[in-house]
Amino acid sequence: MISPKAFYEALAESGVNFAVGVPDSLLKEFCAFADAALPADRHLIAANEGTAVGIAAGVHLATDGIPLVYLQNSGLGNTVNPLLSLADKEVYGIPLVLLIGWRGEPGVKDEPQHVKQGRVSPAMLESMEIPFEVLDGNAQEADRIARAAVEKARERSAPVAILVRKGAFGKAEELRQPTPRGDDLLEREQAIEVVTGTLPPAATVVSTTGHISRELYEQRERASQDRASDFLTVGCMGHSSQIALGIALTKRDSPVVCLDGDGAALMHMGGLATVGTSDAENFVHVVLNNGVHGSVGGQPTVGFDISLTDVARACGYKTVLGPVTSEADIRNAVTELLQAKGPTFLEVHVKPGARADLGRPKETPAENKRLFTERLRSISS
Ligand SMILES: Cc1ncc(C[n+]2csc(CCOP(=O)(O)OP(=O)(O)O)c2C)c(N)n1
Repeated sequence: MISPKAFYEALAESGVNFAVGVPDSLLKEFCAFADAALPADRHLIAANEGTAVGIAAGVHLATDGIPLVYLQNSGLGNTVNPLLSLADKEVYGIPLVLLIGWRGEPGVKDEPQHVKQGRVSPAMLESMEIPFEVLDGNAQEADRIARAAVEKARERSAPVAILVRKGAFGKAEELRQPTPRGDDLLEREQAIEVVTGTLPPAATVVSTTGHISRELYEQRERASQDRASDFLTVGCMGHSSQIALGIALTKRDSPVVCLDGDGAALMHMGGLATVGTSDAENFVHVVLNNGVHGSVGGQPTVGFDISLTDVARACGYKTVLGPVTSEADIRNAVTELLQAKGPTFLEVHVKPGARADLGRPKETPAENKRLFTERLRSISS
């Protein structure tokens, strides 16, 4: 397995002077190392992969250094526009190295949302004319690949990529001490239980990517509640509030609730303005803010450094409550929001972390969609 430290050192010796990205489960150890070992003026966690390319471009313009952009291949789509219309050789020619976690690599078992993305990732890079190499656990090869990537980016004055196989990185040598927070906060599962327990059966729920959807799924099972009311957004991080908005605008007689994460809300924060200024009176947005990208390793978000509640207020949500932390406050707030004229917003501060034995939905996304749409299309508009 590759040492994250040795790998970064090979990149840095070749000219990488800044790392920016969105955390990924396959790059978890590399991300943990970057977060712990690189100073704040050399490393940043970006809101989304496209903005990471923008930041990298700025760093290159100012320093002539070659930035590293790390991401999961799910986020490749977010980078396409800045890669092709900013960094490409035929536009500004920005050299950078993309370090991409290869979920869904053909032949490696993975979740449905990663299978197609994994299959087409090499072809996506090829069609963008971005040269790439594949990194596995071979340490010597890793050293060569790191140095060659930086060299090639410089020579071409354009992006190059490294696709990282599952299990390539060994344990991070340095770890950041977790921010001491959370002892007085609820486990997120408890918060989800209170929210779902307060909603009427007529409510439709759209939940975000990662652990939140998995916890909602298990909660429904535990409480023997109808799962057909939930749309589990297994992929497309950051879009669940927009999916919920589309539903709320066309099914106006019953509440539509988005169960969001802080990382996801931040990833496409512009969507909050679209929701807040809409006339979706039945829209309830609940952000379960744990201050981290819990689903991919717990790397920090800026969720606790800013006020999502103030953002929602400024974006035009009609009633905004929170941040709340206790079961009673969550229950009262959800009850109040269901009665208020929306769009409405609630921020709940919850503990980072999830159960180690958290399961995954048994149904495929197609089955989830079928059950969900059968119910939704039968209810009045
Ligand atoms: C576009 C995109 N980038 C990255 C990922 C990988 N990913 C899945 S869940 C997640 C973290 C989500 O953070 P948050 O919304 O705060 O929820 P939490 O994980 O803390 O439950 C990330 C980065 C993804 N699925 N899609």
